[in-house]
Amino acid sequence: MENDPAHPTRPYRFSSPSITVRCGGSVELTNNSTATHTFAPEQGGFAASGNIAPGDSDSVRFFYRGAFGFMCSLHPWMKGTVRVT
Ligand SMILES: [Cu+2]
Repeated sequence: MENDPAHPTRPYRFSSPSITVRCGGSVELTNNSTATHTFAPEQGGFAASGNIAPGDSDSVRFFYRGAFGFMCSLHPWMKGTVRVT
C-alpha cells in the first residue's frame, strides 16, 4: 500500500493492483503509506488480513485457485485482482 498524491480525495492505492500467486503460496503486504489498511476479498476466495498500520507488514495465504478481487475494507476505492494458479 502506498500514498497516491495524484488523487487528494482518494489518497491511497495498492502498489500492485494485479497479483499472481501459486495456490498454497502467500502474498507479502507492506504498508508504505501514512494510513492503516487491510487486504480483504471483495467476494470471498481468501481470508482477509487484519489492520496493517503504517510501516507494518503482514501476509495472506491462498488456498483456492481462481481470480479474486481484493480491496481495502477501510478505503473501498483501493482495489485489485489476485490470480491464484
Ligand atoms: Cu486502506
